Amino acid sequence: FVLENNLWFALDNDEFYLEYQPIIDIESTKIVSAETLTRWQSKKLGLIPPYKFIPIAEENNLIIPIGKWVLKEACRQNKEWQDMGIAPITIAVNVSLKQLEQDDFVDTVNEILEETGLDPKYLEIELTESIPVENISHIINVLSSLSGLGIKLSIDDFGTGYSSLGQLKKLSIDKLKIDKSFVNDINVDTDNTQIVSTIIAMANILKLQVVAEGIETNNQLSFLKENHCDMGQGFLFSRPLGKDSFIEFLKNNS
Ligand code: G
Ligand code: G
Ligand code: MN
Ligand code: NA
Repeated sequence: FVLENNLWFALDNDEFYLEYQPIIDIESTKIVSAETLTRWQSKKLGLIPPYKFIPIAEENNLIIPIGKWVLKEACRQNKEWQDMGIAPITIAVNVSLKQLEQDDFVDTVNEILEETGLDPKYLEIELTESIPVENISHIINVLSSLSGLGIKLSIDDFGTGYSSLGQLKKLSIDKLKIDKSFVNDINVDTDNTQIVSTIIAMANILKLQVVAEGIETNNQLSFLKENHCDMGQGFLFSRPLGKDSFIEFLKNNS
């Protein structure tokens, strides 16, 4: 309850900030994108990791205003980098199902793009894999509208949930992010190594882009390169960075 009580005031007290983890084009080794990761620096409780506060925010619907702030701040920040003359990148934002289920979600995103002036093609929305069947038709409409705005859509933690190939086509998805548990097992566990190469091959057939998450070793990177994985993210390239360190990374890797 202590966490929840403090979470109610966190937004008004400016206690959230964003970190950005670089996503690299495996062929060119240049940065092409970054994933936004929200941090809560509570004045009372210290730094609280997202796995602790996101589930609470989802339960009490605080994820709606928090998620809106995150989207706006990410778009504003990306536009600011572009205005500095740095080669443009896509900014990827994690969005909860709770947010997608709001009737005004598409309008909210559209307003944010207009207010910040960010070209929609530089915004990507990351969804975790499991979409409940109850509201699948509403979600299909929302994703198709977002895609119509020119925003990119990706499935996060791919391989851990249970979306079917047919569903991926219906959901206007542009990109799959292979879960780090599989990437971690490359050349260690035979089954998981084959799952990685199979997901990449499948993504290529479906004309989806594919990102490997959680790359930590050059050995993993070589395997991914040989198997034609498009992009990579992980501690081998960079941890999530605060905005000053991130600008340095951008300048050195674009
Ligand atoms: O470093 P890491 O601990 O940053 O992130 C842990 C988890 O928290 C990730 O699975 C990520 O998807 C989730 N997460 C981080 N920021 C956000 C956010 O702004 N919204 C949502 N819904 N999830 C987030
Ligand atoms: O949204 P998602 O669950 O994909 O969030 C990414 C999470 O993965 C964040 O918590 C981030 O800090 C973490 N992460 C990013 N790169 C690596 C990595 O190379 N190794 C490990 N163990 N975690 C990573
Ligand atoms: Mn993510
Ligand atoms: Na993930």
